[in-house]
Amino acid sequence: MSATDPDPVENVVATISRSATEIRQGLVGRRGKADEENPSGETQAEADVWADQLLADRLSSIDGVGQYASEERSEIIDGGDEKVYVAVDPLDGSSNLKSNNTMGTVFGIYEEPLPAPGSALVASGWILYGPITTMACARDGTVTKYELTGGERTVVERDVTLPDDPLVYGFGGRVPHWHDEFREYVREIESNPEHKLRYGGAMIGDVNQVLTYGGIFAYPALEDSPRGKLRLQFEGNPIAHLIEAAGGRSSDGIQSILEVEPEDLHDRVPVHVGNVDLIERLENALE
Ligand code: P6P
Repeated sequence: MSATDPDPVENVVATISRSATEIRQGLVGRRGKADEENPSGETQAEADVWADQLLADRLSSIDGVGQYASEERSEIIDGGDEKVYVAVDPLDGSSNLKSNNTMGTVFGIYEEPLPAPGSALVASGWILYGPITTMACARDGTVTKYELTGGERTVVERDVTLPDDPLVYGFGGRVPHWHDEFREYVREIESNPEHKLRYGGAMIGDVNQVLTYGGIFAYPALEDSPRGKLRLQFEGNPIAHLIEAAGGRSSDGIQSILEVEPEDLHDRVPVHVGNVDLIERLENALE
């Protein structure tokens, strides 16, 4: 699959979108557990390992890609000349394979070597394997939605923004492990009859609903996991970058996720993304 555009960012996005149909088809027969764990200590699905290798081979060979890093591998692959640095969660929500629920591929294209802060992102996005395959991509401060089929992508919406009136909410982690302040905030959100619970266990499926309907998705800091579950480089930064480009906000509980300085490639970060007023109220609740 040759990448022909002289712009490495466009080539990375095009290569990922062209790979989506193949990844979707390749999930069949790869729903079992691999014998390995990822660097975060989570058991990998066969599909995790396979999709990661497919994307590593294709993306690291693109001119201008200096690094390929993945949630599924501890080491960074060094590419050629250094213009952009690509971080991927090849199959976000692969635990949903067993029950055939939504999953996604998440990507962040940074202009600094990894690990890098989200402020260094020049493009971000996700592929959503739902009833159909779609992509949302943020670049140059705007979000575009596509439908993908047969390796082709069709623009379905430009300048995507979160609706003003939030509708959906979804919060990860076991409720007994939530901090009291977060639990109180959830009670406030739940008590609004205008809001609906939407939590599917795959971040991309849940965040795409926030992008579409307005609302909030969070995987917060937990009493037994102070930095939550989601990874900064591969999950938190890309969705924060896209949601903020769509007029929403992100927070690690204190500040925009994009301002969080990474220490390690596989750092975790508490993730809260959604409508501005909901995130502002969250930060006040956690103060
Ligand atoms: P839980 C999937 O494993 C994932 O990394 C995210 O996609 C998702 O938001 C979260 O974990 C789900 O975690 O604890 O609800 O199973």
